[in-house]
Amino acid sequence: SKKAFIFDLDGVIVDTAKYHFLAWQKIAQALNINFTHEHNELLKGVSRVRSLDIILELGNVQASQEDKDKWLLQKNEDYLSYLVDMNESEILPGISKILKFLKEKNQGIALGSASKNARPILEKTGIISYFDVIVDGNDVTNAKPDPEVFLKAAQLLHIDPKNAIVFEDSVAGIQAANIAGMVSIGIGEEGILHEANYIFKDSTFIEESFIETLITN
Ligand code: B16
Ligand code: MG
Repeated sequence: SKKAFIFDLDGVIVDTAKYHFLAWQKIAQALNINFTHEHNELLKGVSRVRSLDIILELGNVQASQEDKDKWLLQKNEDYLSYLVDMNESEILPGISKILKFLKEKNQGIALGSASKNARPILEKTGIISYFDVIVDGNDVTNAKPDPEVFLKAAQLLHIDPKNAIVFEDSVAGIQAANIAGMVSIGIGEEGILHEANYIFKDSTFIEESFIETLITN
């Protein structure tokens, strides 16, 4: 039967977390806030606005809305500068093969991301045509772990949430998929993503026979 396969972007399809980190680090440095790779884990799957608040909380910094808006703009301009040269080589291992397989099997394919820069990233990496539906940070009001982004994607595909499968690298995203009543597949560390129905260290470990069972069950 036809299922909805919903993919997170950052951390599942591409490794843009490293660019988010570089851009946030510049903002943090300017404010004398210590911002490490461990801190960056807290920002995965989290919206841009909420990410800035988390960084300011780390440094105990109070700021006006005007200043925050300025830093949000600076962060995004800097982040976009890292994406200029992005191409298909930045697609994470295993993903292209899965997308091709799902297309051959006539399955619904959606993006469910918190990012407002999702479309240009899918265009630059040359995989946008695989996606029947794109739901990103421009389309939702409630951030993960709220299930809004995934429910919207399934709805646009006209597929019941219980027939949807979500690929996620963040804890908040796995929780969102579980709350939505979808099958959750964690891509990353077992210790971090233990709430997921299935966990794979990276997408190269996802076999076609496994996807086949997701389609038929
Ligand atoms: P932007 P995802 C999320 O994307 C990232 O994980 C998160 O680190 C980022 O802050 C958020 O997108 C917003 O991104 O600034 O481009 O709107 O993992 O949900 O695909
Ligand atoms: Mg992610």
